[in-house]
Amino acid sequence: MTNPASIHGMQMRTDWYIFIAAGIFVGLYVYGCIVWCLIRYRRRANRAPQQFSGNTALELLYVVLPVIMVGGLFGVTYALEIPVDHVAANATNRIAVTAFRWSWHFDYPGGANVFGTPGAPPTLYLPQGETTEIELRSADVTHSFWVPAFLFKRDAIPGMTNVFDLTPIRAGRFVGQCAQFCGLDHALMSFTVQVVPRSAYDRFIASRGTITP
Ligand SMILES: [Cu+2]
Repeated sequence: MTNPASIHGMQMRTDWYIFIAAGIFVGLYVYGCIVWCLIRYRRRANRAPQQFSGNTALELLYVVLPVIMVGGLFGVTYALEIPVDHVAANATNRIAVTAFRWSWHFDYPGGANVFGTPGAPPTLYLPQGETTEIELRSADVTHSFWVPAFLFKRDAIPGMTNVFDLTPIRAGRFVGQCAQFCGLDHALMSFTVQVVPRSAYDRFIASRGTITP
């Protein structure tokens, strides 16, 4: 989570850090106020604290302040997610991904087709440092394409094509999983993402998927 393997993952991590910082700030402030009250208004003989039934300024403050914070976090998230949702016009590579009960089909340019089964989950090969456009579809029910290392998840919805970009920055093997409960073998609906150098990816495409990079 702290070391995402894609450009968009880095953006989501920034958003996550901002939320954690805001949470820590609010937490420290609230617990600080509680501790201060416990000490300042601790029980003492012959001294009751001042009694009052309302404080308009304070009540306005604790409505307005959270609204400003939530609005700010919304704005930051919105701004950070625009590039994540943006689909580049110049993708060097396009792969059609189809989710089905209960595995995945990867259709590469040039005729390489890979079908997985629940017992033999498939591998999705991606060229390192390049933008790959994914066209995500479902053959039956709603599934969800989730690669935790990319901090990315997108639903595969029947009758709809979801298009998004993946730009992996590190070579390696990463876990992928269907993240939408879709029936009996949902738990076995996994896949591997393997990020390889362009030359290895080219060999894989040229072989129509018969050799593994
Ligand atoms: Cu599924």
